[in-house]
Amino acid sequence: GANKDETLICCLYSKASQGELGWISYPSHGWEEISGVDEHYTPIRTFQVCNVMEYSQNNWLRTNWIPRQSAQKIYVELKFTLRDCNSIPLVLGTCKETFNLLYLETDDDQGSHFREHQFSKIDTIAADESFTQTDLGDRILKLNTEVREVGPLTKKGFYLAFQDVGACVALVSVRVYFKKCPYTVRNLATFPDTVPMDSHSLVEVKGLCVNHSKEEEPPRMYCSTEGEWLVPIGKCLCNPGYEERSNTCQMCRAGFYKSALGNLECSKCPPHSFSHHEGSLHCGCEKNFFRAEGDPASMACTRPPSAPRNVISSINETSVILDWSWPEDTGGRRDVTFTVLCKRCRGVTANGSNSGTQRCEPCRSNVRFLPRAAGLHNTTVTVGDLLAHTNYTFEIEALNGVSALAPKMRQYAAVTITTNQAAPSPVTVIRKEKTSRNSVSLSWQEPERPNGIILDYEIKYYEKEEQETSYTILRARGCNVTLNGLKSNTAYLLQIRARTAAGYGASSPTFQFETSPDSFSISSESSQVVLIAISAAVAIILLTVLLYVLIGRFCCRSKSKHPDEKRLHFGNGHLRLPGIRTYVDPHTYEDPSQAVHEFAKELDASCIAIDKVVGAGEFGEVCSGRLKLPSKKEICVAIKTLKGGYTDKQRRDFLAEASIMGQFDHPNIIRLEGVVTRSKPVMIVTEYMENGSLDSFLRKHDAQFTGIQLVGMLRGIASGMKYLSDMGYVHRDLAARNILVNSNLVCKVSDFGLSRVLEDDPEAAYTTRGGKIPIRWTAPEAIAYRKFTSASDAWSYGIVLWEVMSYGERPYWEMSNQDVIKAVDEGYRLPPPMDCPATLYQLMLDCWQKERNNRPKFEQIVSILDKLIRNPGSLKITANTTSRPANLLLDRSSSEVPSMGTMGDWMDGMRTLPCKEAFSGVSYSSCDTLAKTSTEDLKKVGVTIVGPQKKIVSSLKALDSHTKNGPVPV
Ligand code: ACK
Repeated sequence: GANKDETLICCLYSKASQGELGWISYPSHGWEEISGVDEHYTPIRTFQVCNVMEYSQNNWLRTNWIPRQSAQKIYVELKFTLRDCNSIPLVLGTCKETFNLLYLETDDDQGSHFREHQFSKIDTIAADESFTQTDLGDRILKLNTEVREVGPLTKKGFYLAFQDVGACVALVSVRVYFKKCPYTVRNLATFPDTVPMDSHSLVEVKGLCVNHSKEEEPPRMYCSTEGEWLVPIGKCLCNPGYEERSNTCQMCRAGFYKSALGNLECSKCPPHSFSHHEGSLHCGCEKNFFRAEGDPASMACTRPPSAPRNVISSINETSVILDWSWPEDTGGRRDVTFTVLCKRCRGVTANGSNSGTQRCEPCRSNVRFLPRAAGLHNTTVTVGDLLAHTNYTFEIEALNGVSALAPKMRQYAAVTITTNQAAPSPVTVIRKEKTSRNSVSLSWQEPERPNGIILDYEIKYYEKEEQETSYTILRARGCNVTLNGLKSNTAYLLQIRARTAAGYGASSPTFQFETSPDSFSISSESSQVVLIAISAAVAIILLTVLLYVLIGRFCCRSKSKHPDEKRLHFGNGHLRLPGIRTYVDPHTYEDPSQAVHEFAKELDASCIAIDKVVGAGEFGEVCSGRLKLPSKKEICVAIKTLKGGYTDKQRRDFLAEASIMGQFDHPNIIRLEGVVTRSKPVMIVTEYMENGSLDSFLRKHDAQFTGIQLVGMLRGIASGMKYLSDMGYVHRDLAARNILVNSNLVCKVSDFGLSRVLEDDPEAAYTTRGGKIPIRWTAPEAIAYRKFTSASDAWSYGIVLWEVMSYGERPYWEMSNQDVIKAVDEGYRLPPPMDCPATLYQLMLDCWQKERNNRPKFEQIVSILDKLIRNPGSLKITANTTSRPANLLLDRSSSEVPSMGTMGDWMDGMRTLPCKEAFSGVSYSSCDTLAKTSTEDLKKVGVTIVGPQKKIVSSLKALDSHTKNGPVPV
């Protein structure tokens, strides 16, 4: 039979050719049509000729007319046997061993009409083999197969002819066919049967996409002259809902889906979805499960989350921190957020139980949520600016991408709280009603949030020129006041703050007014009186000036005033006091070794005995040892060494610390004993601090000190820092790790490596050489533009304060430096450490004021801490919040920690209140009990240093006598 890619168009072949074929044989004794059997004894029909005995043979056999069909080139396959002449005895000379194959093209069948010369020869056909040997040794005729191509053909049909010239041939089979590229499906495109071209060029064929598919790129193939398909290009893709199965696109089965065009298989429906029909593009969600817009078809159907769990509230005056746990069921989604709804409720008892019906209304719009009320990613929120003594219910709902689709399935957790008492918010609106030369009438509006009944208002005013160095305070019950006795034609500044049972609120913004100028158009009757008054005033002024000069002289001579006292005003600027030594930057020396010898004593190495290594410093080891100077007692010392192989610069930087340290002399600054520079190793020798650095010391003794002990340490650090800032020295690296502790728990500031002088030139802060900045300890302005000042040291002091109160916890825990910078910049501040007294936390917050001029001066810090030491009871009021991870950093702006807005307010509050109030709300510690505090009591609370003890007790006595007689002195 024909091969797949061959189309048979003729003629004589085995079983198919039964009966007479009707071929023409000429002359008649030439080719004969004979029936026989093949090697399998199947009957066959053959044409034979074998006139080998006679000369000049020319026998023709012509086929019937063969229509060409679409073929341009045809193939003729002949099967024949041909006896070789040697096998036939006595025929030598006439016998031939070939025959000719010829053809003739015509447009129509010419019947029996036959002319030899019209035929063209295709080839002379010879046998490859004539006989084969059988196993039995017989020689049998071998069947030869020869194929010849004919073309290009142009007419409608043709004849073939076989010319014998004297051979012994039997034609067993003649197959005439042409080749074609058969119908095929490639890349989901069908290609039809294609007949190749006769020439050597290929036929380009376009394919058609199978049913339920689409062209991705037009499918094409080439049909070669040999009938082979070549180079498939482009393809078709099964439509959505269909997948490729054996060259066709078939519908997805039920339970499967395919949402996109492509030759992917159909996918099984994802969890909680189904497809009942064949050919599904996607699967529908089961009941109570949903798909959010934008969810891919491959995603499981999901549902709204369950309610948040374990809601905890911690109330701080009029703000509350809400904390909760993730819902048990997130509904199968990751996009869970939380929303907090605030309701103000009446008819609810403080413990949250219902006392009858509860009436709730949405909270006022000025309630503040931090970071926000909706779309929370963390499980906590701080709600501020609530009303004092008010019941609130918070509904906390977990939401995910499908919550909006299932409003009925949404659940929330509710918590009911009652806010505490809080100081009033500041007065914001002040109006000038009437002005004259010596008086002014003012009115103002009650604060937006009084948080209770306003007892009175405090009005503080001063001449603008005098910069708060002296001021007057008045109290008013209502919202107006008239200030008398003012100077004419003078600018005044004024601040008002309200007071409730909860204490003073923050001060109003500063309000400025001017009194009227003197007028000289005085009426004649009063002119005399005025004249007398003016003369009297001039006389008084002259007298005052005289008195001033006299008193001034006396004071200078007697030096009765401590220089520090002059600074007890409440201005903001840094005042350099005349007469106080200032610090000299060793870097300003041309020859730095000169600086070392100016400020540090050169020691002989033989006076130093090194005992052991206690740590590693920046430049080499830190050792402990002993120093024995001639005619002095041996003392324990710490020895910093400069390791070998140092560069000149390293030696200079190493010794710079000694040059700096050598300029200081204060009980809370590490004392320099001297340096060794003339022999090696180069050493810096300082006093020995038995308990090492403060941070590790605190970690080692977690929760082992009393509040008073901690405050005592902090007081020492502040005092050392006050000394440094008075010297004009900015430390830049104040941190617990740079504080050393001795056996008496005395803390001393050390590490003067990073430090640089603060020059008068404001640009000086910018032009420091590069270097690492300890981000967590450094004020924002110092990080941002290297503005290092004593105010930035105060910020660092706040961090040290936090480190101390949390026993060496790492500030901002594991937050990255970048996150710390960002959080601080956005107003977040560290939360109070566990059991931290509220006053100390307030002090921290004051140190962390963004505006550096609002931070307390070290002098003020020392005095605050002194007051606390005098009044240990006040340490019992804690700041409520425990140490928490980073997301609970407090935002200064929303958490109204204690009510004082700035350090100034805080100080004012301390200064002007009677004793009981001075210690901010200490309800149980009356002034009487304070005065009875004896040295023994102080020992009990941990003040063990003899000097300060005496001072504290005497201060308390002084305090007591003032309490009995009136207000506390400033
Ligand atoms: O925490 P420490 O034991 O105390 O480990 C460090 C280490 O050297 C590297 O600075 C210790 N150290 C530094 N200066 C002194 C000193 N004057 N007295 C005692 N130990 C010191 C510090």
